[in-house]
Amino acid sequence: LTAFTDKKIVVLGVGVTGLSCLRFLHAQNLSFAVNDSRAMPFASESELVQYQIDFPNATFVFGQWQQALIANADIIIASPGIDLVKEGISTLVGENCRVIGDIELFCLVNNTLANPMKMLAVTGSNGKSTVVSLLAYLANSLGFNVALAGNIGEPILDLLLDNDSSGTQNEQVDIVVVELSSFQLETLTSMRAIAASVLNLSDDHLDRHKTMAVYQGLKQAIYSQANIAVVNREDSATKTLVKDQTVISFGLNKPDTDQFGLSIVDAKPTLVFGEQVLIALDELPLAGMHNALNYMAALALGYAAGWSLEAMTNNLPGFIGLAHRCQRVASNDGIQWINDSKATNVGATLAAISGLSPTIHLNNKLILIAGGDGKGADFSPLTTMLNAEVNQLITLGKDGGEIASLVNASSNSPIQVNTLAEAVEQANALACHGDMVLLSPACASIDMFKNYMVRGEQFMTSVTQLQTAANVHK
Ligand code: UMA
Ligand code: ADP
Repeated sequence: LTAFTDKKIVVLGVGVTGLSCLRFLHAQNLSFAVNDSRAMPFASESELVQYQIDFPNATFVFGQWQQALIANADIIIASPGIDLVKEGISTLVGENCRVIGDIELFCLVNNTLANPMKMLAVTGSNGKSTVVSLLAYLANSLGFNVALAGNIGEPILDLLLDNDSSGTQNEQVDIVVVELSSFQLETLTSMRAIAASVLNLSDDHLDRHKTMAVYQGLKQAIYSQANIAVVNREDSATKTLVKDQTVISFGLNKPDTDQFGLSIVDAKPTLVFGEQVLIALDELPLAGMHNALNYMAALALGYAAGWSLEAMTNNLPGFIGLAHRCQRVASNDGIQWINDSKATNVGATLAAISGLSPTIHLNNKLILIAGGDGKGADFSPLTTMLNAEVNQLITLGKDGGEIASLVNASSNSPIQVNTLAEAVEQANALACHGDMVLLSPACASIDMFKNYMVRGEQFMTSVTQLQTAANVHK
């Protein structure tokens, strides 16, 4: 890493990403400063002291962005969650300073290795974590040593360390499956992936990117850093703008040769590759057409990497999905309680309603709990579904009222509540045997919860408590 020697390096942010930068720079014997705008980003003073002991080559500056430090830096490694424009950092950065993210740093190093780790990269507004986890599951089943990294929560730089965070020696990785957010793509230019995909595009993070055009441009930049583009042929926003790039497409319609799609085989919707029949959707655990697309995207990426289509197809049913994504909550009251807390934008909630409502009996109701921090999104695409498919809407959080305003006055009036527990109580009072209660907020959770996982867990706890109380009163 000669380009970093004797340079003034500043790490901005000391969350999951920042800490991985510390570990990596320390392992390289480099000196650096760490700046975080929070007064105490660690759980306690003693934790900070421990970091100061563990990383003697680091200077810690907390409480505000340190203007002089940033202005004099040669290299800034910024955490993805930091909005460099809004925080005023962009205007401080010197002309010759290089601003990168952890993924870019990983790629710069990986590209110089004698045996670089192969990469498959996935972005999109929704389905990223599902697709990368499925891909990693398939890679594992096929016997590859696969690493899952990026926005999914595993910092990628740790793959370059001799030992992982628990001290175990890292094994040689055959393939890295990386999930990329638009924030991470902002600082990424040096990736050389085998294949990459923009799964889909709907309003998200517009409080930071301002316009859909900017957001889409950031996502599509992934293709210029990959050999093969995997695109959704029915969604023009996912197409590649790279000239003469090899493209593998997927979609819900019948595909051309060497593309993935859906066909009716023996009266059943079935995944196909050109004319080749792969597997019927009813043999797969993840329900809904959005998941059919996720299956195809993963197969297409694996196929681009040269994996056996037959072996991947055989292993598809073994992947049971991730928590907080249209996850069924165990219940014994005859009501279907569904935790889709990970639906942090409008596109995800639309996918949940359209995927699940056909599974509810005509005489039964769909009760939707939505609301939270909308991140500047336009909620209007929800209007038709809210009025046609949802029988009762319950809203909460900062932007809950805005979602409620989309329901026609002549329909069932939305109920607005202050807490998630209250939302569950209201839903329970209204729901009958066979009805479905879906938590799919179309919003981020940060106005009321630490993260979407805590929101989903609170939902499940409230449902379970309600049932325990009901059993006691029987
Ligand atoms: N910070 C400041 N001032 C600020 C903002 C942040 O000092 O104005 C500091 C915080 O005090 C904190 C650090 O920066 O110490 C946090 O940085 P970060 O927000 O980038 O969070 P990390 O812990 O490094 O996690 C990031 C991703 N977070 C975001 O992009 C917001 C994680 O994605 C990712 O898993 C992790 O890197 C590893 O790659 C989370 C996410 O919500 C899951 N992503 C968004 C999404 O999926 O929609 C994009
Ligand atoms: P991401 O990592 O992009 O946030 P996840 O796989 O965690 O994606 O799923 C997030 C939310 O999006 C969940 O609510 C899930 O039900 C929904 N979802 C999953 N795949 C898709 C898709 N292909 N299109 C639309 N929504 C989807």
